[in-house]
Amino acid sequence: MIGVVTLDEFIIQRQEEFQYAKGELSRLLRDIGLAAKIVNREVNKAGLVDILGTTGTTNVQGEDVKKLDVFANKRFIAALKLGGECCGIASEENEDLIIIQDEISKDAKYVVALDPLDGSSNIDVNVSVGTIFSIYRRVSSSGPCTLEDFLQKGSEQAAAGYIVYGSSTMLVYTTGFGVNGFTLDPSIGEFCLSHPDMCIPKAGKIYSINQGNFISFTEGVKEYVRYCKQEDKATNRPYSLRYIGSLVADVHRNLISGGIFIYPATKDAPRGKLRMLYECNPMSFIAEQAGGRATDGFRRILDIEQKELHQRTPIFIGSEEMVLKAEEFMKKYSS
Ligand code: AHM
Ligand code: MG
Repeated sequence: MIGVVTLDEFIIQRQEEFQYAKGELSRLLRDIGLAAKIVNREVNKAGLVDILGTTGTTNVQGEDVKKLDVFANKRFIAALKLGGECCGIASEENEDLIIIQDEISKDAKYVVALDPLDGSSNIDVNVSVGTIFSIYRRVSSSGPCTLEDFLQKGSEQAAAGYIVYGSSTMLVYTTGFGVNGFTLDPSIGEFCLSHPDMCIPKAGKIYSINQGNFISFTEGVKEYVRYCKQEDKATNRPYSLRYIGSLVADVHRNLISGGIFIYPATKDAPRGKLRMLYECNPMSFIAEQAGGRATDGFRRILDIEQKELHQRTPIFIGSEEMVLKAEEFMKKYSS
């Protein structure tokens, strides 16, 4: 189409950025784009068909599984299996690795970690949800993939991205050469480049945290929240509080408008709630590539050792100056 760059065209154009690449990563990204369109179709008609509500089961984290989570999980797994470029998948919805053993995939170079439908408590109430993905080059040489292929630091990611199913549907991804965003044009069924070279403002006016948990925050987080609410013209405070409860939507908004998102340790979740592998690492890779910052309050998220598949971490992510300021409070009051 004249004047429009679709996701597939863009991925092909950018392929030369990867030394020695033969197109596998590009194909993998396109497989994810296709699955995203199918999931988008179901999310959009969620109110029309009997796929709302829970399945009556819980996932490995002990949370209710919504029907659309199951659908999205199946759809992404099917697309990755069929595509043949991925030898294993780790998903929020599956306790164990999915090892893809068939002839085309078993020696593939990449593994994918995935939160197929994040923010699922928002599905029934027509609020934005998202998909998060993270791609690693395998470290095992060939044959069935191993746990080690997934237990790499976030800094080793080959690519990462998210899809936000919102008032419009967007796919945002990075391969380590900046961040680009694509909006789904439903009339042609294609993701079109709408947000080239996304850059997060160095500072913003929005803080995003579940303040209902305030009494169980550590002193550093409490002090930072108090700081956000103080009046100070020079630093644009008080900041506005915006909390959607969908990581993808909250981080996406801050990426565009500037802001900080925090999911800290709480009494109920002493290591934080969000998972490193398929929530924090990919969102942190994107934030950094857009010029932002992501830490656990003390350490860069992408440098934290990944010891288990479903490991959790506190996260402070967003505009660089805001995250640095929050870290100051953590160091002073919470270390
Ligand atoms: P989920 O993967 O079960 O959907 O949970 C992750 C979501 C994030 O999208 C969001 O930031 C967070 O949970 C909200 O949690 P809370 O309701 O505790 O504030
Ligand atoms: Mg999630």
